[in-house]
Amino acid sequence: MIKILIIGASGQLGSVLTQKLQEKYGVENIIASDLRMNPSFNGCFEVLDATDFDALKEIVIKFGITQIYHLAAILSANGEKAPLSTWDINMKSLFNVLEVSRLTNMEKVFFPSSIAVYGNDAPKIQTPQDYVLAPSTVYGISKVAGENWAKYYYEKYGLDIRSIRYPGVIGHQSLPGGGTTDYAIDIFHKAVKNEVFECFLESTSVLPMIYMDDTIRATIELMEAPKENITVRTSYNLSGMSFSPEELTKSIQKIYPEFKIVYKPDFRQKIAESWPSSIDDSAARADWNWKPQFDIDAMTSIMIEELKLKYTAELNIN
Ligand code: VAH
Repeated sequence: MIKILIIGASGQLGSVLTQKLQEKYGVENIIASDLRMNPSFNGCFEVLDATDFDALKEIVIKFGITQIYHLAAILSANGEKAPLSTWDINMKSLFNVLEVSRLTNMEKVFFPSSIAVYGNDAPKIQTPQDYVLAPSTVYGISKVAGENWAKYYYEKYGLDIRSIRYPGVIGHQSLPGGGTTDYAIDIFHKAVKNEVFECFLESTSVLPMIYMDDTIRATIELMEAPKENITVRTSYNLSGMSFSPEELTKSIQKIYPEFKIVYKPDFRQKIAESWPSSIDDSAARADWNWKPQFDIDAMTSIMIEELKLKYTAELNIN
């Protein structure tokens, strides 16, 4: 019997992954949770602050949870505004997930890491799976620590915890929250509303990215891979594509020739410059057959189509 708890189910990734897991395993087997109740949620939703050990343990026991997807964290840009609080939230919630999972013999745990674990010293092109991790953000530092704690709990207690170093995730389902790659989501909203987009990164800032559908599929494929195939117990590099704001603009202008962008780099430019431009994800391809399906133009086309529907619906309602 499978019972999945999703922590951070109202977030950019959590909201889409929850729906996919409901479709796959049945609404009744998915327990969504976040800091605040989601009144419009279809299914079982629990208010949960994952930094509260007792609250997490109570939900796991109450519902007989067999798998946890821990998707709650403070991201890179917001993290720099409150470093110590970011460290506290990101690490305390992970420790609670690790300890509750150990104590309740959890079958599987998913923990998202990020390409933000790499720092300025790493090769920018095809950044290798195994390289010195010297991140420049608190978010990245918390993810490096998290990867090593995940590996420790696997080796010491046999906890089957699996992880992916996500690149910038792009989806139409929700507005982003506090990341450095968020420009690549905001830009589509502006394009569909025929507004000029003000980009907080320089035009040539190439970053590794992935479309939401590929992200969700990769996550589920990793979690469903046979245990013996998993050779990386820190976190798997993963990428769908790499592009700069300039390249994304050109892709959008194939649909909206009049679309305009202006560049006003802010503090997030320095964060972006410390990250890879492209990622070597050969370990994921070898261990669990990872292969991206969306390139930049396929992503642009679907993002614009979906956001046109969203804004047309909103216009009709108002
Ligand atoms: C961020 N979207 O910008 C996240 C992600 C690689 C970027 O970790 O912080």
